Amino acid sequence: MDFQFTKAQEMLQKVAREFAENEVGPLAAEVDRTGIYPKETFEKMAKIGFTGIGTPIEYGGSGGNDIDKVIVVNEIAKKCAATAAILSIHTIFAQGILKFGTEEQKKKYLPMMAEGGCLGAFALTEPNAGTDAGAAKTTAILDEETGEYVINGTKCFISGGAQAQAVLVFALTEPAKGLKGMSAIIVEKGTPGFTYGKIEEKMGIHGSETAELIFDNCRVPKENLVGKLGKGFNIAMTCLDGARIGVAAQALGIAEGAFEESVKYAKERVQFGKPIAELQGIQWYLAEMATKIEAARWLIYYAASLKNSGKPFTKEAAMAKFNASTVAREVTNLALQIHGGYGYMKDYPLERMYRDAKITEIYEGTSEVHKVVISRAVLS
Ligand code: COS
Repeated sequence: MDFQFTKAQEMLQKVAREFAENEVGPLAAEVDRTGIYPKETFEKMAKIGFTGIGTPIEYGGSGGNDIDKVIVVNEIAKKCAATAAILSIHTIFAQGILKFGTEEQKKKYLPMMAEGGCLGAFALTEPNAGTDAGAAKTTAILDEETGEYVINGTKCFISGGAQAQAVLVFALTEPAKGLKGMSAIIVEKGTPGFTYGKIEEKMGIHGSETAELIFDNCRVPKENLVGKLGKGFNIAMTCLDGARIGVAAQALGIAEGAFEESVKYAKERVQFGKPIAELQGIQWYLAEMATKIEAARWLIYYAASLKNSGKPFTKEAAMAKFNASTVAREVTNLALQIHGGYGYMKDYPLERMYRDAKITEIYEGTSEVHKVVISRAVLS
C-alpha cells in the first residue's frame, strides 16, 4: 500500500496551503464575526481551480481525484472551517451531476460550477426529515401537458442554498411510494416559485450560509431530472458517501489548525518561569492531539483512495467522518484548554475553531447515523 503523495499532490498541497495562509486565514475572524458569505474568496478558489477539483477537464474542471479534494479542503479548513465547508459542499452538486446526469446536464452545469464561480447546493433535509431522510415530503409532480415537474415543499438547513446558482433537490415524483418514489431534480436560482425563507443564525461556520428553500408550484422542465426516476434516495446516499469524506477532511483541518496554534502558544506562553511546553501536562495534551490527528488523517485518505479506485467505501467514509469529527471536537477542546483564558477570548481563533468543530459531528449525517451505517456493514 502506497501512502505517498504524488509530486503533483505535493505541489497542490503547497498551493492550497499558501492560498489558505494568504487569502483565507486573514479573513477568517471577519467572516465569523459578520457571517457574510466570502464570495470573493470563492471566486478566487474558482480561478485557481479548486472549485473544479474532481470534475474532468473536458467539462471545464481541474481534473484530479478525491485525494486531491481532501488535500485542498484540509488545508483551507486549517485557517477557516466556513470557507472549507463552502468548497466541500459545493462539489457535491457537481459530483452528483457527473455521476448521474445526462450529457446535456454535464455540459451545461459542470463548467459553470467549476470555472464560473457559481455555487451549487444539495437539498435533501426537511423540517421533519433530517436523519430520517427518507421521510421527505416535498413533491415534484409531472404535468404531462407542459412536460414540467411542479415542485412543492420546503427544504431546510441547506448550505449555500440562497447563494447557489443551481440546487439538486430531492422530491417525491411518486409520493405513494415513499422513498422509492423520490427523484433528484435540478432547480436553478430565479425559477418562479423558488424562494428563500429563513437564513439560520448558527453556533459556528458563520460564513457558510444555511438557508430554508421554499418551493411553491415551482415548475422546471422534465429534462432537469437527474438519474433514473424513483432513484433519488439512492443518488442522495451515494452523493452523501462522498460528501462525508469532505466533511472528514474539514474536521481534520480544524483539528490541525487548533493543534498548530497550541504548539506555537505552548512554546511562547511563560508560566512558573518557563514556557508551558515544558510542563508535562501540556506535553501530554499535545501528544494526545497529535496522535488523534495522525490516525484521523489516514482513515480519511484510506476512504478517499477506496473511492478513487472504484471500490465500495460507504463504511470507510462513515468511519472517517465519525472519527475525524470526534477528533476535531476533542482536539479543539484541548487546544482551548491549553490557551486558558486567552483561548476563550475572541482575540484568539480557538473559540471559533471550537464552535466550528461541532457541526462536523452533525451535518452530512450525525455521528449516530455513521454508527448505524458502520454497524450495518459489520453485521451484514
Ligand atoms: N449508497 C447508495 N444507496 C444507498 C446507500 C448508499 N450509501 N445507503 C442506502 N442506499 C439505498 C439502499 O440500497 C436502498 O435502496 P433500494 O431500496 O433500491 O434497495 C435505499 O437506499 C434505502 O436504504 P435504507 O433502507 O438503508 O434506508 P433507511 O431509511 O434505513 O436510511 C440512513 C438509512 C439512516 C443511513 C439514511 O437515511 C441516512 O444516511 N440518513 C442521514 C441523512 C443525512 O446524512 N443527512 C445529512 C444532510 S443531507 S442535506
